[in-house]
Amino acid sequence: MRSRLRGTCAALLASPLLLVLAACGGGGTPAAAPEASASLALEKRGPPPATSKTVTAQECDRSVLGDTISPESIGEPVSGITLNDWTWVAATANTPAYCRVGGSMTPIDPAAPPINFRVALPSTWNYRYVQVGGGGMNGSIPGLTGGPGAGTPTYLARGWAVAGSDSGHSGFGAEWALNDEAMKNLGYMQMKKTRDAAWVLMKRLYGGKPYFAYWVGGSQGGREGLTVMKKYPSDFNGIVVTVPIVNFSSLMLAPEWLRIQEKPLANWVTPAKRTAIVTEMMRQCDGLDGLQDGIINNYPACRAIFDVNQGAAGRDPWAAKRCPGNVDPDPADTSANACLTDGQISTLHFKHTRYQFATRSPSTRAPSACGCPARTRGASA
Ligand SMILES: [Ca+2]
Repeated sequence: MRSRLRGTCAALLASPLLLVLAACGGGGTPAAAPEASASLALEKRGPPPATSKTVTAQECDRSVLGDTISPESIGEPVSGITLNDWTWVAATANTPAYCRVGGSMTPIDPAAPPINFRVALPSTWNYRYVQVGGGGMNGSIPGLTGGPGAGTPTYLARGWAVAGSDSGHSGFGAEWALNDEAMKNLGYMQMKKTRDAAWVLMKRLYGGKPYFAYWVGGSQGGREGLTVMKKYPSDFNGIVVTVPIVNFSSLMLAPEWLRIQEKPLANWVTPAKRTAIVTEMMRQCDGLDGLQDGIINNYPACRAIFDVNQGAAGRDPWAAKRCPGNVDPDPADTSANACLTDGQISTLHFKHTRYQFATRSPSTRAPSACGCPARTRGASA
């Protein structure tokens, strides 16, 4: 470890960074010496070594991994990084032994929350790294011991180091959103900061950096993946994104529009109608994927049936459930036989109508064929 740090400092001494010079010559703890951001680039010397790097429980220790990471090692501004967890986790049936390292990044603005992050460093590392995205509005560190799909090897079992963060706020509250730095952390900075911190820890434990780095995320994590592709394109070799929330502000408006649609009592789809609605959609959509198995796999085709603002005009996909004369004989009926009033069907039309993003020209928006309100209320929405 000492020889690696000597090498790092020797390289840094050739740089004009006075802070770096002070850190190398100032007698601080070796692990606190900044790894210059230039040294945090992806390895580009060709294929990774054929032999994986192995580490032991004894190396998963603060004496090797350090107590801190220098802010100069991170590509976005932080005021400090402290490590608070150096735990060797024994192997299980699906997960090899790994070194779990946790830490906290102190913001520049004292009023902003910290970024809590965690890195899982496998006992056998094959020079690969994956960063996993969050979900919803984040607020917790995602699990690092999973994999890309059920029944497939976990990332750790593949020999990959894994990292993630809480994105710069903790829990389900929303007060953090009033802070500009916290918003920027959620938007993009936390991905870069976490990646660079993980880079430092891999160098400290393994003595080298990854040859391949990947991002994997869905929903909010998918949006994060698209963001790192745009803002930090040299940080990752590959990005796997599912259902990304690419227009976050507009998406957040969607449930509000639905609530507005349902404010008139006549339009409220009561919980009692759940089974009737599910049963009718299943009746029309289950077989679209070629198999009557109670699972709607061809959901795009199903959505097309119930989106009356697309396709032929005048369609009435809820005709079989429409209450005769717009009179519900038993509003409390929770069975599949319950019917729907015109107002309730109007809400279902609204819900299945494609969202017209606010950035789209009004002249190109699809005309309403269902008589239901448009889902974009003007260009300023
Ligand atoms: Ca099916």
